[in-house]
Amino acid sequence: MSKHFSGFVNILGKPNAGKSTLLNLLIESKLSITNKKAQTTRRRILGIWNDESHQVVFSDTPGIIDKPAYKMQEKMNGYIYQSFEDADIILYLADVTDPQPWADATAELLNKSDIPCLLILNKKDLKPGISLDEIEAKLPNNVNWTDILLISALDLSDRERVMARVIDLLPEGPEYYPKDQLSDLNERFFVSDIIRQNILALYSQEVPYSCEIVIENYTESQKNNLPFAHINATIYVSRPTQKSIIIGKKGEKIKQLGIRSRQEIEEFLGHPVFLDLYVKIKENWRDDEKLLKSFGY
Ligand SMILES: Nc1nc2c(ncn2[C@@H]2O[C@H](COP(=O)(O)OP(=O)(O)OP(=O)(O)O)[C@@H](O)[C@H]2O)c(=O)[nH]1
Ligand SMILES: [Mg+2]
Repeated sequence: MSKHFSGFVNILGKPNAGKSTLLNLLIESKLSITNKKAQTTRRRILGIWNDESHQVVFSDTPGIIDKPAYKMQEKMNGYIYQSFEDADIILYLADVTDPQPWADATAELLNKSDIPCLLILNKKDLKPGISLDEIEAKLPNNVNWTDILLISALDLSDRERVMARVIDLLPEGPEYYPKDQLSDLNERFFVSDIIRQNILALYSQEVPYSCEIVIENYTESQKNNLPFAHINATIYVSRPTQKSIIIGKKGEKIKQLGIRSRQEIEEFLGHPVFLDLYVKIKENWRDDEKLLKSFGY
């Protein structure tokens, strides 16, 4: 039998460095939501890439927060420490436009780790003519990088360079997941993340950070001989004022949110859905251990 190579490749870096954009580029799919606001990703998201003799299990992580202000952010950081332990390869992403492209919390971990680590300098399109030396000067000097690549995660032509290095470093190993599986997360998760992405796009400032989406009901059926899903989602917010912002004047805003989300969910699932959105207040859910647990953190 011919050899098979596989491994867990964890993408780490500060909030907004472009980790989710890079994951989507590498697996050629819009799996992980991206946004110009920091702290978009809240959980680990696996994205799996296969060919006949390779399986790469990429893991997108929340941005590293040096000083967590909420329990939720501590949980988010927890996913990062965990991803140091189970990685075969680390992709450390640094934004070349960030005056401080480095999170202190990870410097020591990387320094101690013997996992191969590629430093990926991202958003090169925003700094034409930038040199590697200039950026390296801002990074800790005691990490033993396996390689350094300067890329733009929005540029498909940079995909091959990163993939080639990852495949070079993959150890021999089994198929951890069936070859046709794209992620470890289910449709409910992606539906709730599509709604969250639209909240990030439609509402400003603090509001999106105060929202958590829970899919209360997801019933699959048939309508006119086609698959159909009935979905009820609750948007939890932490204050009454946030509830009225989400709903908007005469319900206009939540209606817009519902329409946009439904269209994207239908595109993602490939069939029509009925989407019902409901808003509930749970004071300070971001600091409530029990609630965070029930939300799956
Ligand atoms: N110009 C440019 N923008 C980029 C590039 N890569 C990512 N972005 C943008 O940077 C913003 C943040 O990207 P994300 O992929 O959401 O960043 P992230 O690291 O996953 O962020 P968190 O989940 O919040 O930690 C988005 O608006 C992306 O479109 C790039 O190479 N060039
Ligand atoms: Mg992200």
